[in-house]
Amino acid sequence: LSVIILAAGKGERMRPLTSTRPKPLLPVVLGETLLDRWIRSVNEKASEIIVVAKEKIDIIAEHLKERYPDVKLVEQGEEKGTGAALRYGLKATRGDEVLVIFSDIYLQRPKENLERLLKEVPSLLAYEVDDVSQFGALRVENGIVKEVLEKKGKGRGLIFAGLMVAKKSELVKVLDNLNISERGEYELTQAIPSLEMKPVKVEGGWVDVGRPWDVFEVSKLEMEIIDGMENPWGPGKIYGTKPKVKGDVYVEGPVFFGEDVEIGPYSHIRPYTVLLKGVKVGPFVQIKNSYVMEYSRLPHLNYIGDSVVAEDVNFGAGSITANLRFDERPVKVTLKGERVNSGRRKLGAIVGAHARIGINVSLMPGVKVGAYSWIYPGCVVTRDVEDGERYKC
Ligand code: TTP
Repeated sequence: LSVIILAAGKGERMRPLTSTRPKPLLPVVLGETLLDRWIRSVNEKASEIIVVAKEKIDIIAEHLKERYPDVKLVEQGEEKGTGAALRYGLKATRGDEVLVIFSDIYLQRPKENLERLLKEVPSLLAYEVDDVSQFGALRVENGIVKEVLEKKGKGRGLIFAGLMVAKKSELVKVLDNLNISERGEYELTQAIPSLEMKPVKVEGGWVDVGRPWDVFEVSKLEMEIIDGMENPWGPGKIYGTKPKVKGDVYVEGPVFFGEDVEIGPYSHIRPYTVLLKGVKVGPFVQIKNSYVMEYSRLPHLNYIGDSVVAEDVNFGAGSITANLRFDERPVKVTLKGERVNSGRRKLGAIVGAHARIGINVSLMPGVKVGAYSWIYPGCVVTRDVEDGERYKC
C-alpha cells in the first residue's frame, strides 16, 4: 500500500497560526501535529509514505528528515488544487494500491477507520452531517458515489471525509482527464464519480481542521478517548502530564497539560483548556476553553476565554480577551479577507506566535493578533493586527 498525504494547502483561514508553521505541522491534537498523527496511523500498513507539500516546504522537509527519514517528500509544482497535488504524488509512487489522505483531517479513531476503508477498493470515507451545504455532499446510488456536490447540497447527508483508496492506474487515468475548475484548480472531488467508489461511513468523531477554532472540537474528541488522571485540584479529570503547581489552584477538568507546565499560585483553569509544553500561568489568571501552545506565558491577572494562542506569546499583566458580544450574536471573524460568521456565540482572540501583548490590553471577540506583532499597553484591539505590526492606540 502506497500512502500519499496531501499537505500543500496554503492554510490561509488558519492565519495567523500558519504564519510561522505550515498547517499540517500545527500541534492541534493535544500537542501532536496532524502530519505526525497520520504518519503514525498508517506506518504499519504502508510500504511507502509520500508527503506532497508546497507552502513552507522547508519546515516540512526538516521535520520529516529528523523524524521519518523513509518518508518521501514531493513538491507540488505550478498546477493548483488537490487533484494536481495527487498527480505530483502519484509520479513518485511505486505501489499499485494508493491511499490518499488530506492532511488537515482529524479522525478520532484513525486506525479503526483505516481498517474499514482498506477492506474495499476503491472506496472513500464519508461522514454524516446535519447540514451538508458547506462541504462536498455525496450523491450515492446503488452503493456507489455518483456525484460530489461541492457546497451545493442541502440538509442532512454524507460528505467526503478526506480519505480514499484506489488502484494507482485508475487514479492516473481519471486525473489525466480532469478539467480545471472555475477557480482555476484541479479538484480531486470532481474525479470521484469516475472512480466508482463505495462510501464507508466514519466511525467516531471527524473534524476538517480549517479554521482556528476547530482545535476546540479536536481537543474535546481527543480527551474523550485518551486515559485521564485523577485531578487533585478540583472536579473532572486531567490529561497529559501533571503540571508543577505553586500554592493553591483550582482546576476544573477535563483539562490537558503538556510537559513542564507551571500554574499558580491562585490560578483558575476551566474545562477544555489545553496548555502545551512549557506554558506558564501565574497568579490571578483564569483560562477557559482555550488552546495555548508551547512556552506561552500568562503570568499575571489575565483572562483568556475561547481563544487560541500560538507558541511563545507573552501576555502583559492585566491583559484579557473578550469572548462574548453584548448582543450575544455569533462572533464574526475575517477569513481570507472576508467577514464571516464563526457560528460561535463565544469566541475570544486568535494570537500568532511570538506576539508581545503589553499590559492592560483588551482583545475583542474574534480578533486576530499577528505573529511577531507588538500590542502597546492599554490598547483595546477591535480589528485584526498584521504579522509584525506595531499596534499603537
Ligand atoms: P483546503 O483546506 O481546501 O485548502 P488549504 O489547506 O489551502 O486551506 P485554506 O483554504 O485555508 O487556504 O485543502 C484541503 C487539503 O488538500 C489539505 O490537506 C491541503 C491539501 N491541498 C494540497 O495538497 N494542494 C493544494 O493545491 C490544495 C488546494 C490543497
